[in-house]
Amino acid sequence: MRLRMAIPRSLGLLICTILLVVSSFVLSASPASAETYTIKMGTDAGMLKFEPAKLTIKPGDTVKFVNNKLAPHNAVFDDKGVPSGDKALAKELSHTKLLNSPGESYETTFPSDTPPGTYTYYCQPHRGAGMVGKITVEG
Ligand SMILES: [Cu+2]
Repeated sequence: MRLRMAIPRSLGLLICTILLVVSSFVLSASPASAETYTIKMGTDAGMLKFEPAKLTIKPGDTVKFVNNKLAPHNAVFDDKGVPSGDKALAKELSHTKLLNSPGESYETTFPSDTPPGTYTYYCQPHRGAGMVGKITVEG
């Protein structure tokens, strides 16, 4: 009888301990809150610019480029615009596909190991008109 009572009690304690360990692990394993920022392609006032043209983010954050006015637009990073001169990273961040319809969008997530610095990107059709933006990645 003593044994039958003792087993469920210790089992209950064990289950409680496991739950506590698992839940604290799940909480600590959830990533630091990554943000999503929106950049409009073509300003509300009808200018060939990104809005905002300058943005500061942290590694792991996502930038959503939304087609707004005066399409077509895209958002291209080249190796000269990436602090590390990393061609692979520039390609990964770029969206060369032209967006034609208002509201179309694509998202660029800066990897958690993105080197800090200023990343310059441009819209291919409107680069000459000054449609260039900067994203500063904080360390
Ligand atoms: Cu454009």
